[in-house]
Amino acid sequence: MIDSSTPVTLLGSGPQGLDEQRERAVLVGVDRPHADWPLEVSLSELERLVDTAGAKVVATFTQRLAQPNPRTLIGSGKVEQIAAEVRMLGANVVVFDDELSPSQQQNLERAFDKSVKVIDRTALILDIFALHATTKEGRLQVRLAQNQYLLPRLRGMWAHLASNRMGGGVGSRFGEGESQLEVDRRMVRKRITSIRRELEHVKGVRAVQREGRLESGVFKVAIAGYTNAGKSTLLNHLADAGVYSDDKLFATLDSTTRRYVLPDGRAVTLTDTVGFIKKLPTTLVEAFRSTLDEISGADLVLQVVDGSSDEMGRHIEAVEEILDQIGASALPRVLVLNKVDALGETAVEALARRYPHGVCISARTGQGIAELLERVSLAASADEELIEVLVPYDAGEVASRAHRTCRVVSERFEEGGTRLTLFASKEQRYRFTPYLVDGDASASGASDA
Ligand SMILES: Nc1nc2c(ncn2[C@@H]2O[C@H](COP(=O)(O)OP(=O)(O)OP(=O)(O)O)[C@@H](O)[C@H]2O)c(=O)[nH]1
Ligand SMILES: [Mg+2]
Repeated sequence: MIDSSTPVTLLGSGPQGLDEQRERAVLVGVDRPHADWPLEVSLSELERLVDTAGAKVVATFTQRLAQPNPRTLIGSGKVEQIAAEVRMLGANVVVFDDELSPSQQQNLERAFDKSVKVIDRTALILDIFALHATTKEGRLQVRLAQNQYLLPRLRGMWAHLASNRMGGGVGSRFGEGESQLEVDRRMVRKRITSIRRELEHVKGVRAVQREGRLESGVFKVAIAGYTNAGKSTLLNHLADAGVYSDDKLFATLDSTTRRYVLPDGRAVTLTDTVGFIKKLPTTLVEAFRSTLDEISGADLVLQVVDGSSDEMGRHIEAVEEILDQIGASALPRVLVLNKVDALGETAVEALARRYPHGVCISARTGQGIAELLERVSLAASADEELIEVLVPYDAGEVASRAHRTCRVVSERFEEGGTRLTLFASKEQRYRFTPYLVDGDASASGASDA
């Protein structure tokens, strides 16, 4: 019996397989006028994705097209040519860089030998997510995305998966007159509903655990950015979080949160989040909603960029698009230009000139981290006000919370309790309301407290 939360993968076992066992992939890209990414850049990213998924690229085909062919995306002559090459090369998967409509995919599948899988960038990314998801929530999210992707494509490539997952013999269990396809669709819809339900449950449990573990009202910093930018390395450097980090795409999918005390004494939380990529499948964005909420619910977003990559500008644009999509574009943001240790001095200077608002850092060597932390402090202090509270001794928890979560300027033990002068955010001020001393601290002269 397979665990219902385990996602199915299309491309076998991942990169750990022996070279000769790896599936052989052929890439297909369409060269369009006015595309925002040059084709070769997009294809080299696709090749990295294929490699991460555990297959090996044996050939790449491109076609220049003003308009995509509605039936097969590329021209029918090109399809025939590729089909012949695929046979000759013994390739078993054809990966299209562009998204294929369900009918295009079906037509293409017919054009290739039966044993050849036809997939697009979206399916490939889903596959990598399936390989890398480690937590139950992550796996459920991937399964949800896979099934949503599968639903309009049931006739095509994942039909065999659909029937396998349903325990085989699907048709035999249903009355006559109902087509196999309708049955399959109904089953997939049912499965989507049940995964959603399970996800809600897991999410609820996680929220309760988090509530117990981390202080609410603490300034929340989300580390977001393109895949492979160095987000996990940054969290590990700062908080010794032990998050898996590797030179591959989508190394970490699950978010990790750590409490962190800034050099100014202020406690914040830092959260590493799932990486972005150009054309991040919308099914994944929807399915990873709860993970992505870590970003949209943050007080500050550190947008980490691989400053040593030639594609940095495009990565920034792609990330901004997704931040917009998830409703996080209006949040305060710091552009973090990472991996400057891999650049020469003049290149770092040029980078700083190109992005004057950014902070140049190396999550590997620690260079620039102090400045980054100052920027975080500055953002955290933006909505803070100096207040004065008098906490009775029998409410000791409130005083210790003040020390844990706020920047305390002074503390005096008086007859009526502990008198504290502290910087508190709006949310924290609300929680201290019962203990507020009349007037605000700045007016009553905090410095002589
Ligand atoms: N030279 C250099 N390499 C770095 C730096 N930061 C991260 N890396 C490397 O970049 C690769 C990706 O780093 P990760 O921290 O896994 O990146 P990520 O943003 O978490 O990536 P995903 O989880 O895949 O989205 C790893 O091989 C890191 O060792 C840095 O400051 N300098
Ligand atoms: Mg990571």
